[in-house]
Amino acid sequence: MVRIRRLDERMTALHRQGRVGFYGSALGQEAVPVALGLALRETDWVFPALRESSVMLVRGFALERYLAQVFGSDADVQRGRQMPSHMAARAVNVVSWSSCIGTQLPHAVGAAWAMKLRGTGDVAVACLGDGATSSGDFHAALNFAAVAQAPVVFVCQNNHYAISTPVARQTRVQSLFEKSAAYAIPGERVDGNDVLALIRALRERVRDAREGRGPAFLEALTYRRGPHSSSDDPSRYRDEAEARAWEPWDPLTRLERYLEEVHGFAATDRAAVERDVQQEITAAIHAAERVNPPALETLFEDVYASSPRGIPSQLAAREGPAKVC
Ligand SMILES: Cc1ncc(C[n+]2csc(CCOP(=O)(O)OP(=O)(O)O)c2C)c(N)n1
Ligand SMILES: [Mg+2]
Repeated sequence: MVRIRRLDERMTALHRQGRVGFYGSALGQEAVPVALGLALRETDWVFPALRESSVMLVRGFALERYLAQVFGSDADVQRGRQMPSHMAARAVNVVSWSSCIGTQLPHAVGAAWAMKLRGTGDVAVACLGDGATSSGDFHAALNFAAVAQAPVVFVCQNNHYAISTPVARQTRVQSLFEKSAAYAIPGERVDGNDVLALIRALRERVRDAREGRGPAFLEALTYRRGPHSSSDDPSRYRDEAEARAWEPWDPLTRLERYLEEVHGFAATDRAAVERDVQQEITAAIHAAERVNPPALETLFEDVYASSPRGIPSQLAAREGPAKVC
């Protein structure tokens, strides 16, 4: 969680310096990606929403390649084709989310259904925010998941906002997990800032899905303490005292306190974690910034099975040597 927190801080600083075009921070919401990384098995699939991409790091994806996505460099597994902060990699079974809110949910259900038909015993996790529960895809996905009894666990981070819209202005329900009852999917609310509670709840729900008991819905109650993204200014629509009121519930502070009291975690241990994390991030940024963008002539690769008319001539028309794809 410290690693994710510091990474978000450093990327936000790079954005201010003009070295990164866009970034979405998960300040205060670091517990969910870590819990996902620890509660699932390697062969399970994760369909992240806006704030869970860092599950890739917990699953062992190299930080430098993760940053390559932020910079859109040639080292990026998506070769700079995706929007910034939409990290994904087949190597760690993490699917790219789409900017269109909720679209990952039917995809996750379809994948889970395939897992069931093939008998792999794997589970798909479909992540979403509170705002996504008001999208059409949400309802289609939950209904289909229930009918097919697909091994999918929906993990909804209720961070109280969908950009500037507070939860109370987009739905009449008091708790988002109530919505799953309409589809006969068992749901519960968990403290989304308590990583241990999250791991426990996820393990139970994932085990049930794996053992053939169908889908489940977890609402992780948390708070988006930062802006929606680097393009947002929350002071225009909320009182920042509200965000500060969530600081005592910070997931890092709470785990640290637990580790101190129960496992004798000392200030020197904490300092060592901070030092290691900052050194790792600094080295990864320097390495990632040295890699060039993908070559222009690669633009149409991975897009068409066979090149449509007009593309080879467009490529040939650009200055310099062109490679016909
Ligand atoms: C279908 C669709 N409608 C609207 C938007 C604009 N939009 C981008 S992010 C967002 C809010 C998402 O809120 P939530 O699901 O709560 O996730 P959070 O950002 O809080 O993690 C909206 C409305 C969009 N990208 N797609
Ligand atoms: Mg939200």
